[in-house]
Amino acid sequence: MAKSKYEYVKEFETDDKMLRNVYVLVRIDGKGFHKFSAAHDFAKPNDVRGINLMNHAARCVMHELDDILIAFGESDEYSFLFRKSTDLYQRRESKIVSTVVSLFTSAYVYYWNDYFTDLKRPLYPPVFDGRAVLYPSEVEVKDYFAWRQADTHINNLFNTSFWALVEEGGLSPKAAEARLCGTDSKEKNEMLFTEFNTNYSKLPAMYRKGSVLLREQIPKDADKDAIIPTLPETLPGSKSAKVVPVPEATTTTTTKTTTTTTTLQQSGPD
Ligand code: DGT
Ligand code: MG
Ligand code: MG
Ligand code: MG
Repeated sequence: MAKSKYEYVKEFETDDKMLRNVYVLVRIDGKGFHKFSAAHDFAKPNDVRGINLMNHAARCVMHELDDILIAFGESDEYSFLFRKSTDLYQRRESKIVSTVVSLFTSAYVYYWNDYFTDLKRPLYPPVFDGRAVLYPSEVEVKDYFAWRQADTHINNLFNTSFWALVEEGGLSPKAAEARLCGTDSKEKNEMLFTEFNTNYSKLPAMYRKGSVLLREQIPKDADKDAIIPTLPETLPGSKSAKVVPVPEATTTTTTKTTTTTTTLQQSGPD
């Protein structure tokens, strides 16, 4: 078939295929969730409905994209690790990132009312941005997840202390911030325990450590219904300080995802 005279415009498209044989990591993050969480009256510092909805949206992404091995979520962000050998969209960055962001966002809205049962839909459309980062080996991949989980820990301990001072201690946000300025994690733990009767280490692991979605191989002859599991309301915590292995999956046919909370680092950040 003859080409139209307009076809040349295709040549303006850039090739954004990502380097082969390295891990592709896609991180999405809510745009302006400071405002979004306030507008929807999210519990402070953690709203279990919001976290479970984020986990559900991430699970949808993993169901759709077989090459994602593991995902980690905290606050308004989620990270998805693709296997090194993925050939999804011939590794074109914009196709991969935009698909992850789009699917995550639509699932977040689609399943909203399953979690925020008293509000039919969000007050305005939530927005997520996305980026891809390439990591050459498991060392950087493990350090990446340890970095995100250290962030979870630092932010959650600060936010838990901050809101205890404001909501229970009656301090103004400014005074609470001044009170926490320069304190290390030991001092925050101590303050929560002595002044607010809160044992930080006993708070739900999902708040302190974030959520991990793992793809598990299931036997070929397993009940087909088991392939699409329902998301548990409360996520199991893990006390063991194991580093999650980053497997290079060999088959992608029959898999399921499980949600868990685990430690992705050897030691705390402080
Ligand atoms: P950005 O990402 O530059 O567009 O700006 P934000 O506002 O999304 O900021 P970011 O991503 O650094 O921080 C996430 C915000 O979302 C932060 O203000 C806390 C809020 N947030 C996330 N999860 C919860 C929650 O469960 N409860 C409450 N109260 N706030 C939450
Ligand atoms: Mg951001
Ligand atoms: Mg954000
Ligand atoms: Mg964020």
